[in-house]
Amino acid sequence: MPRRERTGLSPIHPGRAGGGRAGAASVTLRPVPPVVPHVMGVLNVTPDSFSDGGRYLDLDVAVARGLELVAEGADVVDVGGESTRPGAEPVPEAEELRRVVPVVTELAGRVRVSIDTTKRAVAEAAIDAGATLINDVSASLWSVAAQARRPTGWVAMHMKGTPGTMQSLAVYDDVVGEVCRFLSGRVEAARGAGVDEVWVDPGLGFAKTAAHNLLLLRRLRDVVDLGAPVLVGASRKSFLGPLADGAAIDDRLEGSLACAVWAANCGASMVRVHDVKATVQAMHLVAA
Ligand code: HH2
Repeated sequence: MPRRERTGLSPIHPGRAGGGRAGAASVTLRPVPPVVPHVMGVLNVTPDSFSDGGRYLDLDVAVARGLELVAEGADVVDVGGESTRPGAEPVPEAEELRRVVPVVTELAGRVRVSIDTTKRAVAEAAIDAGATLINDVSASLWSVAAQARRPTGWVAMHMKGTPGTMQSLAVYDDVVGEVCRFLSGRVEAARGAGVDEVWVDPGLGFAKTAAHNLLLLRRLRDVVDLGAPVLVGASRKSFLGPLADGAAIDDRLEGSLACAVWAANCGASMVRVHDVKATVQAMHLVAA
């Protein structure tokens, strides 16, 4: 997906010399990011997602939430029917299809929809219903994108094991190197299979300790340097809690925004968030 053009906000900001009011007369132009990262809004149609679980089980409520995310400025709405939080129970295929397909069908004409799934049949059904991006935390479904009837993008996210096992697998000699090598292999495989739009995601919180998440954020440019557009999902995740005095899940907006701004400045092309309105505003400021 092409990255969105930057907004018309002025590229002028106060120069370094002089500061304060006296400095306001001398302004410098700085190089601005040529693009604003896209914002992917999270819409989980599950009873047990770590943040919005249980809120959008009813079809009408889910669609209304999706449209609210669009009104708030989401470029993509990411529909998920299976939680991937640590220890989450797997959802049978038929149930996941029942949860997501009607929601994708309703939203697809109004916004770009991605399907957050690790199941081939769910990805295929969602594409039939109008989704054009597969958000694949298992990084295994690139052939679905390759074989889709119309152009379909694919997100390869790094994780180890399954939501049931991943936290015991958060062991690395060099987490950044391992994540980059993994993602680079997946990019090569997907492009080789003919997928034109391949995204990579370091998978914050998936088989990662808080220290791993922070290191991956600090060295996000290494992921950007792989040469595929980067998606980052830090929104409300547990590693933000201890950095905010133990803030509860719904009270991590500031940390989530800080991560989104950091990711944008490192060159990420999309951020996956629960708080779309605030994030869109932050992204505009990054580009200003
Ligand atoms: N994080 C979650 C789910 N899907 N996809 C990508 N590409 N990157 C992420 O970081 C990511 C993701 C977890 O967040 P959420 O969907 O809010 O929770 P749950 O998995 O409990 O439904």
